[in-house]
Amino acid sequence: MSATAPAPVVGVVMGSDSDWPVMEAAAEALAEFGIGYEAEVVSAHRMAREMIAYGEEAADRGLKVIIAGAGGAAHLPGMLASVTPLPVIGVPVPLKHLDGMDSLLSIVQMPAGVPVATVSVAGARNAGLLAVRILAAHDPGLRERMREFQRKLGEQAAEKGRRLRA
Ligand code: RP5
Repeated sequence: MSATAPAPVVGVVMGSDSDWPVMEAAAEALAEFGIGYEAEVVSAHRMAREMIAYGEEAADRGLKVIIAGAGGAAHLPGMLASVTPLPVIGVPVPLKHLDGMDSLLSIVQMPAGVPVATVSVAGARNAGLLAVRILAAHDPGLRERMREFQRKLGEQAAEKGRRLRA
């Protein structure tokens, strides 16, 4: 009997496959909590129609959160947020020039009414963890696992401090 993967409830999308080395940290965080996700390339500029369809259909397909990463003129998270009622988390992907500042500013300055929860440049792990917290708001078991994760994080930080003083 083969184990079936959990149905995707988070969409991890990006403007290009070249964004994956950054974005895979979001997928890893989701996997750590056993959250089902799908990973797709839906470029806002090169695949505009597919991108709009993805955003419009995401909620009806069962997704609960979208994590969208893009670099440069990074319009993907904002455009998805404009066509889906789901929470969208934006990940600025740093490219060769401008250190990701272009990506960050393209994603973070959304007009009122169309929110994108923007994480730090290349902050895909936090994007994954934020998606887990959003899902945990209505899932006591998942909330408990997040509490345990936070407790371990604190222990690890304290242990590093102890080693520094030893
Ligand atoms: C953006 O253009 C993508 O999100 C990517 O960060 C950037 C460069 O894409 P490639 O030219 O590497 O495909 O839309």
